[in-house]
Amino acid sequence: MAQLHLHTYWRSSSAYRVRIALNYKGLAYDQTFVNLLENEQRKPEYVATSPLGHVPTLTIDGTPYVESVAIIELLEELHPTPALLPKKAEDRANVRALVQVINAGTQPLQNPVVLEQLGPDKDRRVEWMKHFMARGLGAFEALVKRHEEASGAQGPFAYGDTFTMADAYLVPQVFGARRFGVDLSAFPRVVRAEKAALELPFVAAARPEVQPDAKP
Ligand SMILES: N[C@@H](CCC(=O)N[C@@H](CS)C(=O)NCC(=O)O)C(=O)O
Repeated sequence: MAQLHLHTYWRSSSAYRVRIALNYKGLAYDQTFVNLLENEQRKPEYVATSPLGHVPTLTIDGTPYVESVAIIELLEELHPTPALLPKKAEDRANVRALVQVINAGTQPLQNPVVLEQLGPDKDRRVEWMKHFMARGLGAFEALVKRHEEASGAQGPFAYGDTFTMADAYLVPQVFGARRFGVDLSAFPRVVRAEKAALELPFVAAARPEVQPDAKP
């Protein structure tokens, strides 16, 4: 059995995605905690592994893999069951679009490395994050609605009645949105999918609050 090792930080939404995927597939892993508040991700020894200085990194038998989409799709290919992507190519494209709305269109804008460029004003940083989180979750909501109207699917998950990779991206993003007080009332499908996912034991076990490095 391959040795899996995750470089992670409890409140990193990107690491949260990978924890969900590992748990979903029943894969055991060890962890190294990279404290983002103490800038441990910028230490040369960590940057040598993850050149952007980001968590997560997953090493498999000592070989590092970065970028949560690449990591999760690798896990999907190595361990196809249970699946995180639907069978039909068109459905896979739709789930990947939901993933990228979060991965490319939303989360990068709330990264410490981006916020630092805004200057030290905390209120400005929070307003910026809330703006882009609401924008991203609005797009996610619109795509879920489009799929439901076209297919007759009724949830409760982001893409129908089965947990997919889209949920593994949505839940951590909503965690961030709640943390900063984003008004979610305009996103009923997002809230419903988050609720359904959090009831699943493998998602609950990946929550930031229950990680060994969590700080109250
Ligand atoms: N697209 C990357 C994003 C990784 C990322 O942005 N990680 C954040 C935490 S969620 C980070 O390590 N930020 C460090 C920094 O901004 O200094 C992925 O999906 O793995």
